[in-house]
Amino acid sequence: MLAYRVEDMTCGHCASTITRAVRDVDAGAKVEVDIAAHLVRIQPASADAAEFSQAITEAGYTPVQLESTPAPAKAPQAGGCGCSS
Ligand SMILES: [Cu+2]
Repeated sequence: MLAYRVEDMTCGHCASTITRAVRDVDAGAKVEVDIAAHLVRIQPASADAAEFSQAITEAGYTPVQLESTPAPAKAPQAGGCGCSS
């Protein structure tokens, strides 16, 4: 299980954009998004961490890969939204 913190993912549209980008590089991946915590968790099927990171970056976001997979947590809502919706 991979995990990324994506601070500029702030709404459901961001989440669906990122989910689609991940599935584009790995159609079999399981993707879990926690918008409140700005977390994306991925269970890869074929792609690796660098490919997911690149896909999220190309979708317009800023992923930071986490060493471990944190439990969902409440985080303060950051200002601004990567998809302007
Ligand atoms: Cu958004």
